[in-house]
Amino acid sequence: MKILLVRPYYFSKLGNLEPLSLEYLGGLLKSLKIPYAYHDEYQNPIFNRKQRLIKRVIKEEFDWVGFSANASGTDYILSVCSAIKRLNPSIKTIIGGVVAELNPKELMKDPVDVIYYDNGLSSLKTLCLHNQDQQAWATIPGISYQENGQWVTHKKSPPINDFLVRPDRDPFYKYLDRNFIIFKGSHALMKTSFSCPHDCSFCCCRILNDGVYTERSLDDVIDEIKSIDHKRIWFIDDSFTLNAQRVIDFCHRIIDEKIDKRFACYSRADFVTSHPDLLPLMYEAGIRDLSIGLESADDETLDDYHKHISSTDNETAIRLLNENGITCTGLFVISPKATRASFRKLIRFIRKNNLLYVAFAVFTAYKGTEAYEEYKDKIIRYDSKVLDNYHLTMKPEAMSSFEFMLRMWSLYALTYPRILVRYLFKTADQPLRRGWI
Ligand code: B12
Ligand code: SF4
Repeated sequence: MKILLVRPYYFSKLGNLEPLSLEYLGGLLKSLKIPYAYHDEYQNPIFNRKQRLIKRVIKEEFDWVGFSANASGTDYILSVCSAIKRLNPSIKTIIGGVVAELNPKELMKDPVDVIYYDNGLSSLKTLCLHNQDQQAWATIPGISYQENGQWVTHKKSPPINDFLVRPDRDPFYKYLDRNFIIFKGSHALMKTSFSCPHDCSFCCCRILNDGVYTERSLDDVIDEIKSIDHKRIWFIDDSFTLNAQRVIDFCHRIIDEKIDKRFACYSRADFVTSHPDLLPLMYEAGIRDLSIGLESADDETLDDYHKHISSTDNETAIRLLNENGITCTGLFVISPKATRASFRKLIRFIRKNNLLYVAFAVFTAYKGTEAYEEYKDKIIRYDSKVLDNYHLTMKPEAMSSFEFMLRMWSLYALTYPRILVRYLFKTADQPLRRGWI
C-alpha cells in the first residue's frame, strides 16, 4: 500500500495553516510503516491543480488516494476520483473528513471506493492492515464501500476521547515560512477535545464525535505541547473552555512546568462572563486570544441561532477580555434575514466595544445541522463552490443578493484597515488600546 493524502485547495486569505487532519493520518501510517506522501493543494499554485494531482498519482504509482473533504471541496474531490479511475481503475480512492462523517450519502458515487466516517482512527488502522482483502472489511466499523454494485454501510465505533497517535508534523515544519493567521503570525494547531454540548443551530462541529463532548487527558495534551517546536499554538477544539476546572488545571500545569508559549482558542461569551476571575490565570499561562462566536449584535438573531447568550453578555465578555489583556476575536455569522439596520448595528457594536479582530461568515445551512432542516426549502444554490461561508446559498429576505454581498464585504472594508494599521504599529495585541494607532 502506498497512499497519497490530499487536502484540496480552498479559498482563504485569512490564514495558511497545517493540514492537521492529514497529519493525524500521516502519524498513523508512519506508525504502521506504510509509505505515504502529502499533497496539500493550498501550498501549490491553483492553476492546473487537478492535472498536477492526477499526474502525481500516476507518476509516483500510488495505489490509494485519500481525500479530506469539507463541503466546499466535495465536487472537486469527486471529479478527481473520476479522472483517476479513468486512467487506472485499480487505484483505490478513500474519502474522510467532515462531509464523510456528517453526510456520507453525498459521497456514495462510483469513483469512490471507501467512505470513512468512523470516530477516530482505529478503523483506518484495521483497513490499512487489510487493504487488499475486501472480505476483512466486513467487520470494520464506520466505513462504507461498494459490494456487488451496492453500498454497504457499517455502524460507527463509539465516540473517542483520544487519537491513537501523534500527528506527523512534517507539513507544518516544511511550510512554516508560509504559515500564518492574518495579523497574528504563525501558529501550530492542536486538538484537545471533541465536539461541543451546546446547540447552536448552524453548527456542524457539535454533531461530530456523535455529538458527545469528550476530552483528551491533560497529561497527553501537555506532553504534545512540549513536543511542538513553535511558540504559538492554536487549540482548534470547538470550544476549549467548556470545562472550567480543566482550564484551571491546564493553566497551573503550564505555569508550574514553565512552558513558555502563547495560546489561542475558541471559547464562548458565557464562559468569560461566568468566570471573570479565571482570566488573569489564563493570561499568566499564555492564553492571549479567545475567538468567540459573538454571531450577531441582534438578540433576535442570537435566539434564532439558539446561542442562549444575549448581546449584552457578549459586550460584557469583550470588556472583561480587553481589561485582562486577552484579545477577543469576534466571529459573526450574517443571517439571510439581516436588514440594512442590522448591518449598521453590527458596525456600531464592533466600534462601541472596541473589538479589533473580527471575521464574518455568510450563514450557511450545512447538511446535518438543525439549520439545514429549517432552511432546506429556501436554498437556491448548494454546489460545493458556494459552501464556504463566503457565498449566499439562499436569497436574503430584506435586500437583493447583490446588496447583501456588498454589505458583507463592506464589513471587511470597514474593519480590516484598522487591524492592518495597528498590526503595522505593533499595537494590535493591546486590546485596551482604542483608535487606529
Ligand atoms: C482548523 C480548521 C480550519 C483551518 C485549517 C483547515 C485544515 N486543517 O485544513 C482553516 C482556518 C484554514 C479552515 C478553513 C476553512 N474551514 Co475550517 N475548520 C477547522 C476546524 C476548526 C478544525 C479542523 C481540524 O483540523 N480538525 C482536527 C482533525 C484532526 O480532525 P478532523 O478534521 O475531524 O479529521 C479527522 C477525521 O475527520 C478523519 N479524516 C479527516 N480527513 C480524512 C481523510 C481520510 C482519507 C480519512 C480516512 C480520514 C480523514 O481523520 C481525522 C483524525 O481522526 C473545523 C471544525 C471541526 N470541528 O472540525 C472547521 C471546519 C472543518 N471548517 C469549515 C469551513 C466551512 C472552512 C472554510 C470553508 C471556511 C472559510 N470560509 O475559510 C475553510 C475551507 C477549508 C477547507 N480545507 O476546505 C467547516 C466545514 C463545514 C462542512 N460541513 O464542510 C468546519 C466544520 C467548521 C464549521 N464552520 O462548522 N478551517
Ligand atoms: S457554535 Fe460553538 S458553542 Fe455553538 S454548538 Fe458550535 S462549537 Fe458549540
